[in-house]
Amino acid sequence: MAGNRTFTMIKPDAVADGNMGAILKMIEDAGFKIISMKYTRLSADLAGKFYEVHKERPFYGELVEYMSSGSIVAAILEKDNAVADFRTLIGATNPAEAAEGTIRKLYAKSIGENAVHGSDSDENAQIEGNFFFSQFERF
Ligand code: RTP
Ligand code: MG
Repeated sequence: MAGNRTFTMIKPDAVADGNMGAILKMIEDAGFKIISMKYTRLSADLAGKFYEVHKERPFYGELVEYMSSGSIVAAILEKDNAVADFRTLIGATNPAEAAEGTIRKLYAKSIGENAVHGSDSDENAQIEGNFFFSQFERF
Protein backbone atom coordinates (compact mmCIF):
# COMPACT_ATOMS: atom_id res chain seq x y z
CA MET A 1 0.00 0.00 0.00
CA ALA A 2 1.28 3.48 -0.84
CA GLY A 3 3.03 5.15 2.06
CA ASN A 4 3.85 1.91 3.83
CA ARG A 5 7.07 0.92 2.12
CA THR A 6 10.54 2.33 1.74
CA PHE A 7 13.80 1.12 0.24
CA THR A 8 17.19 0.99 1.95
CA MET A 9 20.76 0.00 1.30
CA ILE A 10 23.39 -0.74 3.89
CA LYS A 11 26.32 0.91 2.13
CA PRO A 12 29.81 -0.57 1.51
CA ASP A 13 31.51 1.13 4.47
CA ALA A 14 29.02 -0.28 6.98
CA VAL A 15 29.12 -3.79 5.50
CA ALA A 16 32.94 -3.75 5.38
CA ASP A 17 33.09 -2.58 9.01
CA GLY A 18 30.93 -5.49 10.17
CA ASN A 19 27.94 -3.31 11.09
CA MET A 20 25.37 -5.04 8.89
CA GLY A 21 23.85 -7.10 11.71
CA ALA A 22 23.68 -4.19 14.15
CA ILE A 23 22.00 -1.96 11.56
CA LEU A 24 19.45 -4.62 10.61
CA LYS A 25 18.69 -5.05 14.32
CA MET A 26 18.06 -1.31 14.70
CA ILE A 27 15.78 -1.39 11.64
CA GLU A 28 13.74 -4.30 13.05
CA ASP A 29 13.65 -2.83 16.56
CA ALA A 30 12.21 0.38 15.09
CA GLY A 31 9.25 -1.61 13.78
CA PHE A 32 10.16 -2.07 10.13
CA LYS A 33 9.29 -5.41 8.56
CA ILE A 34 11.75 -6.69 5.95
CA ILE A 35 9.77 -7.51 2.80
CA SER A 36 12.66 -8.28 0.42
CA MET A 37 16.41 -8.35 1.01
CA LYS A 38 19.59 -9.16 -0.90
CA TYR A 39 23.33 -9.10 -0.25
CA THR A 40 24.99 -8.00 -3.46
CA ARG A 41 27.43 -5.63 -5.09
CA LEU A 42 26.80 -2.83 -7.59
CA SER A 43 28.96 -2.36 -10.67
CA ALA A 44 29.98 1.25 -11.34
CA ASP A 45 27.43 1.29 -14.18
CA LEU A 46 24.58 0.21 -11.92
CA ALA A 47 25.60 2.56 -9.10
CA GLY A 48 25.70 5.40 -11.64
CA LYS A 49 22.23 4.49 -12.81
CA PHE A 50 20.82 4.21 -9.29
CA TYR A 51 22.13 7.69 -8.37
CA GLU A 52 21.43 9.24 -11.79
CA VAL A 53 19.44 12.11 -10.15
CA HIS A 54 22.76 13.32 -8.68
CA LYS A 55 24.59 13.21 -12.04
CA GLU A 56 25.26 16.96 -12.10
CA ARG A 57 26.38 17.18 -8.46
CA PRO A 58 30.10 17.60 -7.74
CA PHE A 59 30.21 14.46 -5.59
CA TYR A 60 28.65 12.14 -8.22
CA GLY A 61 31.91 10.48 -9.35
CA GLU A 62 33.01 9.87 -5.79
CA LEU A 63 29.55 8.55 -4.87
CA VAL A 64 29.52 6.05 -7.75
CA GLU A 65 33.04 4.87 -6.93
CA TYR A 66 32.16 4.42 -3.26
CA MET A 67 28.83 2.67 -3.86
CA SER A 68 30.51 0.15 -6.18
CA SER A 69 33.52 -0.41 -3.89
CA GLY A 70 32.14 -3.35 -1.93
CA SER A 71 29.16 -5.46 -0.92
CA ILE A 72 25.89 -3.87 0.09
CA VAL A 73 22.55 -5.01 1.49
CA ALA A 74 19.45 -3.83 -0.41
CA ALA A 75 16.03 -4.17 1.20
CA ILE A 76 12.39 -3.16 0.91
CA LEU A 77 10.91 -2.28 4.29
CA GLU A 78 7.32 -1.96 5.45
CA LYS A 79 5.85 0.18 8.23
CA ASP A 80 3.23 2.91 8.55
CA ASN A 81 4.73 6.18 7.33
CA ALA A 82 7.77 4.19 6.16
CA VAL A 83 9.67 6.84 4.14
CA ALA A 84 9.59 9.60 6.75
CA ASP A 85 10.04 7.30 9.76
CA PHE A 86 13.02 5.60 8.14
CA ARG A 87 14.71 8.91 7.37
CA THR A 88 14.24 9.84 11.02
CA LEU A 89 15.85 6.53 12.06
CA ILE A 90 18.89 7.04 9.80
CA GLY A 91 19.47 10.73 10.62
CA ALA A 92 20.98 13.57 8.59
CA THR A 93 23.16 12.91 5.51
CA ASN A 94 26.16 14.37 7.33
CA PRO A 95 26.81 12.30 10.49
CA ALA A 96 28.14 15.42 12.22
CA GLU A 97 24.58 16.77 12.00
CA ALA A 98 22.76 13.49 12.67
CA ALA A 99 20.70 13.21 15.88
CA GLU A 100 21.91 11.05 18.77
CA GLY A 101 20.85 7.42 18.46
CA THR A 102 20.39 7.50 14.69
CA ILE A 103 22.05 4.93 12.45
CA ARG A 104 24.27 7.53 10.80
CA LYS A 105 25.28 9.07 14.13
CA LEU A 106 26.37 5.63 15.29
CA TYR A 107 27.88 4.17 12.13
CA ALA A 108 28.56 6.77 9.40
CA LYS A 109 32.13 7.92 8.81
CA SER A 110 31.51 11.07 6.77
CA ILE A 111 28.94 12.83 4.57
CA GLY A 112 30.01 10.57 1.70
CA GLU A 113 30.50 7.27 3.54
CA ASN A 114 27.34 7.45 5.54
CA ALA A 115 26.40 3.82 6.22
CA VAL A 116 22.83 3.72 4.88
CA HIS A 117 20.50 4.93 2.16
CA GLY A 118 16.83 5.73 2.65
CA SER A 119 14.35 6.69 -0.10
CA ASP A 120 13.20 10.32 -0.03
CA SER A 121 9.62 9.84 -1.31
CA ASP A 122 6.99 7.14 -1.83
CA GLU A 123 7.54 7.41 -5.58
CA ASN A 124 11.31 6.93 -5.29
CA ALA A 125 10.84 4.08 -2.79
CA GLN A 126 8.91 2.21 -5.46
CA ILE A 127 11.37 3.04 -8.26
CA GLU A 128 14.35 2.01 -6.12
CA GLY A 129 12.71 -1.21 -4.89
CA ASN A 130 11.92 -2.12 -8.51
CA PHE A 131 15.55 -1.42 -9.45
CA PHE A 132 16.76 -4.26 -7.19
CA PHE A 133 13.84 -6.70 -6.95
CA SER A 134 11.65 -8.43 -9.51
CA GLN A 135 7.89 -8.60 -8.94
CA PHE A 136 8.32 -12.16 -7.62
CA GLU A 137 10.68 -10.88 -4.91
CA ARG A 138 8.33 -8.12 -3.75
CA PHE A 139 5.41 -10.15 -2.44
P1 RTP B 1 20.73 8.73 0.46
O1 RTP B 1 20.04 9.16 -0.82
O2 RTP B 1 21.95 7.87 0.22
O3 RTP B 1 19.79 8.12 1.43
O4 RTP B 1 21.28 10.03 1.19
P2 RTP B 1 20.54 11.42 1.43
O5 RTP B 1 19.19 11.40 0.81
O6 RTP B 1 20.64 11.73 2.88
O7 RTP B 1 21.50 12.41 0.65
P3 RTP B 1 21.50 12.79 -0.91
O8 RTP B 1 21.51 14.28 -1.00
O9 RTP B 1 20.43 12.05 -1.63
O10 RTP B 1 22.93 12.29 -1.38
C1 RTP B 1 23.13 10.95 -1.77
C2 RTP B 1 24.43 10.44 -1.23
O11 RTP B 1 25.50 11.11 -1.86
C3 RTP B 1 26.60 11.20 -0.95
N1 RTP B 1 26.94 12.61 -0.75
N2 RTP B 1 28.17 13.04 -0.71
N3 RTP B 1 30.47 14.67 -0.51
C4 RTP B 1 29.27 15.23 -0.40
O12 RTP B 1 29.11 16.41 -0.21
C5 RTP B 1 28.11 14.36 -0.51
N4 RTP B 1 26.85 14.75 -0.42
C6 RTP B 1 26.11 13.63 -0.58
C7 RTP B 1 26.18 10.56 0.35
O13 RTP B 1 26.57 9.20 0.35
C8 RTP B 1 24.66 10.70 0.26
O14 RTP B 1 24.03 9.79 1.11
MG1 MG C 1 18.83 10.79 -1.17
